[in-house]
Amino acid sequence: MAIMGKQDKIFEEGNLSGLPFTFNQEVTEVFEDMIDRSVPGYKTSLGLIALNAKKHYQPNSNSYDIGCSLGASSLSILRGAIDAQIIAIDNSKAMIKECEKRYNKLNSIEFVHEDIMDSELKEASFVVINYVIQFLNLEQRTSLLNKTYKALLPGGALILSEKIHHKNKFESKRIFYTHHKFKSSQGYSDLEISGKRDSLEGILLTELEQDHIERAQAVGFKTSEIILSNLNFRTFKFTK
Ligand code: GEK
Repeated sequence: MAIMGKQDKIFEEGNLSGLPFTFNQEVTEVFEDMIDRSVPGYKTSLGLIALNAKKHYQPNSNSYDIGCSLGASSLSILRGAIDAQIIAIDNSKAMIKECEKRYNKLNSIEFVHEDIMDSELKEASFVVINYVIQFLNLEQRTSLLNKTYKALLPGGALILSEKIHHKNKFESKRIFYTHHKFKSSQGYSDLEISGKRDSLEGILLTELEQDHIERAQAVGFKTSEIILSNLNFRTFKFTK
């Protein structure tokens, strides 16, 4: 089901309405274009979600799409596991409203407008947190992972995608410039790129690849695997 919104022009010259960054109506309208042009490997991550849903979803259990935005990960779960019962959660009212409008005939996804820190997760076999915990503070990240681990059934899996940084500052700088070039190649001007970076300052907080693995292991996950590595973005799979 390919539904594309408007082109992202939020950070074009003279338009400062994107400061500071929030997932408001304006961002919702351009979200698909924005994430696809800013996150290298985003579409591949969706394909991997479908593959892993097929492998890990257990009949009559729940699947969660945490920080669902416009439901792309939920649709990928359904592509892999057609019988999945999905609970898709986001604290952006504009995103959830748009999902309800688009998918009102799809009974297998329940869209919930809620802060994920308040959500009760249970009886899950497959959980997706695709590019979301970067917006939470460190304490919340641990608490969400812990809650996810406890909600998972034996054999269940968590797919977690995140933007990361590197320990070595030269490596970090090199990847930073390559990511800048990637966004230029997607048609963003230097001004738009730096405008978005400024608006995300202090809102999107990255960690090291190893930090994510150690956190997952500390809450109890049995296996950790990097299933996608693209510039400064990673997709991890953790199983119980
Ligand atoms: C995708 N997963 O297309 N509670 C609930 N939602 C939250 C919270 C929170 N505390 N904090 C942020 N969000 C999607 C893409 S986007 C990624 C996810 C990005 C939500 C926020 O409202 C937004 O919709 C989403 O997390 C992040 O596969 O924009 O880089």
